[in-house]
Amino acid sequence: METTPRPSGSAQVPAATILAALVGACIGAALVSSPALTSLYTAQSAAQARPVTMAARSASTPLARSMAVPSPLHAGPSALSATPNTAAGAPLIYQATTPSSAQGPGALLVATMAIVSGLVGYLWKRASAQTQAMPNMAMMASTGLKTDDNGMEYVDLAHPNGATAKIYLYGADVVSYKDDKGCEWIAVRPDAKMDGSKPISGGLSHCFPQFGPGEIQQHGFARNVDWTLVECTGQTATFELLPSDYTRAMWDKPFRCLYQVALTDNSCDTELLVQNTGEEDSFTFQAALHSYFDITSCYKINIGGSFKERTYIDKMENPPVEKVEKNNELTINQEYDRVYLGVTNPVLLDGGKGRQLNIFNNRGWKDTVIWNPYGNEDMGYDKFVCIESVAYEPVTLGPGNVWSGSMSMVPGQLNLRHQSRYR
Ligand code: TA6
Repeated sequence: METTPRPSGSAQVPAATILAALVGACIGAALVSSPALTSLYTAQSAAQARPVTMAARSASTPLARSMAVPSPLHAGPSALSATPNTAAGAPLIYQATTPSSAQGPGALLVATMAIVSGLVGYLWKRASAQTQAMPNMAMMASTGLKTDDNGMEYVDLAHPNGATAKIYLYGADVVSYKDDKGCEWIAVRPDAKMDGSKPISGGLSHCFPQFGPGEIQQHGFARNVDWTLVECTGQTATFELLPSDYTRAMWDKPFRCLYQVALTDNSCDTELLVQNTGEEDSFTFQAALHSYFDITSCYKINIGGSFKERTYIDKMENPPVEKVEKNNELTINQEYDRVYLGVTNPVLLDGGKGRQLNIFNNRGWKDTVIWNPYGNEDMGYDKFVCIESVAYEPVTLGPGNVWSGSMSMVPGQLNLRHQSRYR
């Protein structure tokens, strides 16, 4: 009998397999959007090592699963843009719960369908894998830890659309995010120390467990310790921070932080999870992403958002004074150090570069800090503005509970005709 040689890099997939896979894919798609499957997932999560479930239904991410919580991180920036920001009213803390065992016959049916569709999907994936090109080895090679000239370790992320990010283990600090057009959005001050001798004055710098001023060092310790890289896929990196002798000497609480940075088609998404790993006591903390953004010049930017009529704490006054903002757009024409309570949707409007950056504080980050050391040439005041995502009001976290703060940066073109662009 004559055999036809299989062309290299392709697979012969029987028509019946394709049909089965299509049926399986349809069932799978229906199940993915099914509330029943969501509750099934929640029950599975609850059965894991540290049982935690979330009050609100949402998509899940590997980061949240690693703490056994569903997470909104990858709802996706398009969904974020289309949906009004609801961070202020969103549930903040994932409560520890007892696993639910009562699933009922409906859940059994759903589980069976999920297994069947998963099996068909697996077979389909196996068949089609043979037809796919080899993975991009250049990109894979760039996902490991690297070391700079100062001996500081970092990871590079790269998205197929050309967007990139660079994140140091020291402070898990994102010191660069370039969008798909190669535009840099993150600033590092010219006076920043890049050798680990002090926190990096730049990037998306972590303030935890204190924003300050307070009992421990200003901005806490999370920005001046090495985090551990626990996963890196090339487009996503996840970092972990656990107590050490150094942190315990300052703040002796049983905590675990996970921080994920992800490049998507049109955004750079971040999520910080803080867990109380203790079994008895609550603890209280503040946190912030002390974000430095690259700008053309102070004189060519505005900061939009729902600032008007919001209370802010003016830290330029001594002692700080509460005031009410009169404008929706802020202009940097003086030194700024303000905590805007309840503002979660700031937009950096850069007229010099004709671009804007929407900052979506989707969960946890309830306040916005604006800082610029106007006039300070050594700090390079004219080339950056800090628009910080902050949990200023102290958060109390019970044993086993998890707090989540997620922030997405979505770059775009400045469109001066749409005055309501950030409302
Ligand atoms: O977040 C604002 C602020 O606390 C300002 O009060 C100012 O002290 C600034 O941070 C300092 O930032 P740095 O990155 O130098 O620690």
